[in-house]
Amino acid sequence: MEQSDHEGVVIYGSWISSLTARVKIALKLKGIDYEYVEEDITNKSQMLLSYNPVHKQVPILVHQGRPVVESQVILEYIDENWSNAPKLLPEDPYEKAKIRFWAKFFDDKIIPVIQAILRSKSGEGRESLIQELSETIKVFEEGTKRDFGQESPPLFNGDSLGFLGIVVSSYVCSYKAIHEAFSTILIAEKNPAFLSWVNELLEHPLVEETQPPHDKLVARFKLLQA
Ligand SMILES: N[C@@H](CCC(=O)N[C@@H](CS)C(=O)NCC(=O)O)C(=O)O
Repeated sequence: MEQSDHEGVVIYGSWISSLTARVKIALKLKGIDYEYVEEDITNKSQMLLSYNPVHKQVPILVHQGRPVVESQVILEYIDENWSNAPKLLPEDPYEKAKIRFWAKFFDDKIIPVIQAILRSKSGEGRESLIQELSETIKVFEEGTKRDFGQESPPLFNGDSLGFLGIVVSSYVCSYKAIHEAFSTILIAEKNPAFLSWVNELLEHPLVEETQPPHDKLVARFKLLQA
C-alpha cells in the first residue's frame, strides 16, 4: 500500500506498467490518496480477473467498490469525478476532442510499434520497426503542431501535467532503459521535437516519481530479449 486514508480509491497495477503510472500521476495531481495493489501480470489474481474480465489487464481503478478500466478512460473518470483543479482536459469541446485524438493516436499507433520493438530480435526487422517508429512520431510532431498552432502540443496546463502529457509520459519515458537494453529507438536527429518533449516530461517530479526503476527495467528488458 503506498498511501493510507484513501476513501475507497484503489489502483491495481504493476511496477513495470507505465500505464499504471498514468493513473498514479492523475490521482497525485488531483491530491487524491489511494491504496495501491501490486499485481503479478504473469499470474493474475482473481480480483483482477473479476474487475477486468474483458481485457484482463492493469491498470484498474476501483472507486468505492466499482471498477474502471482502460487507462485513458480512467484518466477521464478521474478528471470528471474530482473536477477540482488542475483539470486534465480543457473545457472547450473542440480543444478536448483534439487532445483526445492525439492521445488515442499515441496509444493506437506509437505504443504498438514500441511493443513490437521490445519483442523483436536484433537485425533488419528491428531496424525497420525503429524506422516506422520515427515516421509515426513525425506524424505526431507535425500533426500536433498543425492542430494546436504552436511548436509543442499542450502536454502541460501551465506547470501542471495535462491529459496528453500524462499519456505521452508512458512508454517513451522509459526510452533510456530501452536504449540500454535494446537499441536506440528515439533518435535526436530524426525526431528532435519529440525527444525534447519527452525529456521535459521526464523532468516533471510526478513523472520521475512514478517511472519504473531504471535498473530493474533494464534487467527485465534484457531477460525478455534472452
Ligand atoms: N489499453 C489498455 C492497455 C493495458 C495494458 O496493456 N496493460 C498491461 C500492463 S501495461 C497488462 O496488463 N499486461 C498483461 C496482459 O496483457 O496480460 C490501457 O490503456 O489500460
